[in-house]
Amino acid sequence: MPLETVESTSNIKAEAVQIGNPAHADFLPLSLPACDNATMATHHRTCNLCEANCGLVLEVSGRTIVSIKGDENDPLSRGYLCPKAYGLKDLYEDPDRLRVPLVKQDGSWREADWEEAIDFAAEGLHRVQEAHGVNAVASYVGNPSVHNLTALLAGPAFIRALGSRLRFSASSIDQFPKMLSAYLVYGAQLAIPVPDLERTEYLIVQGANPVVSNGSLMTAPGMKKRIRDIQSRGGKVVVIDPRRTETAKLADEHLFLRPGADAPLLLAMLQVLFAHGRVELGAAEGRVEGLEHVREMCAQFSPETVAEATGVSAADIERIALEFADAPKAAYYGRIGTCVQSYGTLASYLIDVINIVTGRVDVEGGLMFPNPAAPLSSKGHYKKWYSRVRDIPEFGGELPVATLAEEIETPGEGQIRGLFTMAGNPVLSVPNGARLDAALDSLDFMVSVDPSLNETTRHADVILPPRHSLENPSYSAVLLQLAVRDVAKYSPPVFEPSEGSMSEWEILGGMVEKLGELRAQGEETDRATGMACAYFSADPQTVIASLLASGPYEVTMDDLLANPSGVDLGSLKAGGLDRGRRHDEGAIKLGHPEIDGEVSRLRDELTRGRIGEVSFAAGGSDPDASFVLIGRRQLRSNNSWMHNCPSLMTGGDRCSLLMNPADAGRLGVTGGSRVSVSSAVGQVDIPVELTDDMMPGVVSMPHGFGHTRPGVRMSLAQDFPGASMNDVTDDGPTEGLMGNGILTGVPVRVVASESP
Ligand SMILES: Nc1nc2c(c(=O)[nH]1)N[C@H]1C(S)=C(S)[C@@H](COP(=O)(O)OP(=O)(O)OC[C@H]3O[C@@H](n4cnc5c(=O)[nH]c(N)nc54)[C@H](O)[C@@H]3O)O[C@H]1N2
Ligand SMILES: Nc1nc2c(c(=O)[nH]1)N[C@H]1C(S)=C(S)[C@@H](COP(=O)(O)OP(=O)(O)OC[C@H]3O[C@@H](n4cnc5c(=O)[nH]c(N)nc54)[C@H](O)[C@@H]3O)O[C@H]1N2
Ligand code: SF4
Ligand SMILES: [Mo]
Repeated sequence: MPLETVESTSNIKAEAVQIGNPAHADFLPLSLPACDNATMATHHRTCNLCEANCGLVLEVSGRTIVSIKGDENDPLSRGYLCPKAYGLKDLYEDPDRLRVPLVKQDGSWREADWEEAIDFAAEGLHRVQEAHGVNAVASYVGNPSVHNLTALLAGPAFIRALGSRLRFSASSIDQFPKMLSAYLVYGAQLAIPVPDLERTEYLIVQGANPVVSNGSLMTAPGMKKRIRDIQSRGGKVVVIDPRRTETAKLADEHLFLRPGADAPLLLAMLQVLFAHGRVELGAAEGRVEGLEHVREMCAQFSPETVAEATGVSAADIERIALEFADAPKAAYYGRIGTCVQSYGTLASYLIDVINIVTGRVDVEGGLMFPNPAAPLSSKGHYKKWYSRVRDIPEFGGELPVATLAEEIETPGEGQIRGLFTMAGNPVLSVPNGARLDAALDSLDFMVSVDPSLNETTRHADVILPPRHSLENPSYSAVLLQLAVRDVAKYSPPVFEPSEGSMSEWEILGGMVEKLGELRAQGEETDRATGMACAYFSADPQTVIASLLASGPYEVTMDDLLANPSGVDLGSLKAGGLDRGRRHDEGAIKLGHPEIDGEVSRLRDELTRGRIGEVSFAAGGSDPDASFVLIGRRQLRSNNSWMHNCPSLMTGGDRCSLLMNPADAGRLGVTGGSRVSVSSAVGQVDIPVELTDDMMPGVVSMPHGFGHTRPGVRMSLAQDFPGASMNDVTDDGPTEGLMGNGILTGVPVRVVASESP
């Protein structure tokens, strides 16, 4: 299929990064070979900084990245890239990026060689497990591990060998509600269908801002262009969000929704669909169990009954539901705003149900299941056991990270005393981060596999910094399971591994080997580490080759090497309801006691004028200056970890509180002045930015800032530290069904700040 060339839709030109930027050249470590007479080489790569998977063409000279451009031949991104792509060069050259292991001795860091550091790390974890049991060591794996092949493949094997069931990850402050819904409805936690953006004619985006985030659980680079394409084929895009976002501004219609009120809105839309006879199962016909149950469940939620709670008029609710049902091809997409709230699973489930009962699943232009070349499947499980302190159920073998601090703090049998972290910064990313910050200080031992000395890793006893991912091969094994087009792409390393560097695969392989030695008793070897060692004796490329061999196409590693921009496997394909591990016979199950429980909890709350314990009278006319706080992502920021990139930090402090001018007038604050935002758990001080884009009574701040804690080594980030939103979010209340963190709709008090 000939590739269309698509102009870059980013707001910066895809122009070359300046050659040999002198500001950074000074910082290049001396061990790197000089690049003076080196010849230029071209490398094709996938950007691994977010989920969009943009194809890049890198020109490199020796160890210097000379230019970064969008790859027009990439079958998925077709030339698109965003400003963060340039951050790759900054990250590679970052003088603060750790290159050698650090060991903490008497409270200060010293550099150590790999063998010493790995032994020290394994011995420390082993000591805690010997003294207090295997579950006394917990693990936390952060978001970038999904974007880095060697970390992705090594992490689970290491954690299995570690043997502790106390596993945490960024998934429980993110998409777990969508995964739990997929598990209940389709029978597998990764059975998440994606909008068929190439063909849909009616797209609802709820609780997502893909024009800035570049899409999530929907690998779809270049969203601006994709939205315009929907519109130019006569389609419509509707955004439902408490803020008029960058996506909403491109859309045909935007509806303000009160934070956390997704579930009542969706129940009312479902009620409309049943009441107006718009239920038609399409490809799902003959598979759906529990349809009558859903009809009864939503029957009481007429649009009129939820209008006040949602802030959306009854007429709009009815109209949008009917437009969606009547569009020839339609897809309802919900993302993080619908997840990180009290009714996260219920809202995610209701979006799944609306798509199912309008016949949008597994059909072109609706929601489709990608058919990846290297399939990963995971059925998952739920409620096999419960957390010690708060009795929250495991999901997929994990506990929600909102419970990590209490599991460390609370004495008794099963208390966490040791921690392994990789590619995460939970101090800035989990609700009530300040509490976790303090709890980490009390651990007996902590190991971090991370290239930065940040708010979290500063607590470690040893930091094992992996080599930069550009020195490793890449295959985006997870994100290609969620792509809006089936593609396969493998890239060999751009640079030879730096001298004395190790990948996550090698670091964790080394730790497993050492743990095995420590656990062996005479002739008797340890089974768990033995199996892991066998796995680590292969390499990531071999693992990908075997996944490809298990996949539905005859694509080999040789094919991928011969097609450096990627192999196009075509548009999404119907038949997904029969692919992968699902409920028996591909059944779609809509009736679940857990869901019924959430619906009655919601009904009770609504009668009390509350949702998720937040009064829906909050804000607006409330004389008490109370607001609800929501988050936002910014194009030049990536969670907590790209604030040390000079090319992204132009423009200085971006950590501001967006507020509607009417609210500001009521508080007597002006744009640029500082306010204090406080909640049940903490307080931050932050400048205000006034905008009509905010729903009255709602304020928004970005997360991942707050680089003010001592001991952090990120010089540029520390110059523009901002404040951490998660010093205000609360780890007390959590999502109703598996304890996902609540990061939106947080009740706060905002007052003019006393500090200048
Ligand atoms: N208030 C609020 N909080 C939020 C969110 C929100 O919307 N609002 N969003 C949540 C979401 S969706 C997520 S995913 C989480 C993210 O939460 P985390 O995953 O905990 O945090 P990140 O900021 O992504 O952490 C990145 C860490 O990975 C390291 N790193 C980067 N690349 C690599 C690599 O290749 N290998 C290794 N080993 N380490 C690497 C960085 O140095 C940094 O320490 O934050 C969540 N927190
Ligand atoms: N530039 C950039 N890109 C990123 C990231 C980044 O930090 N920076 N992070 C990456 C990560 S880890 C992820 S998970 C994805 C997330 O990608 P998205 O899901 O697109 O995340 P956001 O851009 O935070 O959009 C969430 C939207 O939900 C809205 N919202 C808040 N509360 C509610 C609510 O209660 N109901 C509804 N309906 N809406 C609500 C917010 O106003 C916001 O517009 O982005 C990824 N891409
Ligand atoms: S959209 Fe994401 S994948 Fe694409 S260039 Fe930007 S950060 Fe990289
Ligand atoms: Mo995320």
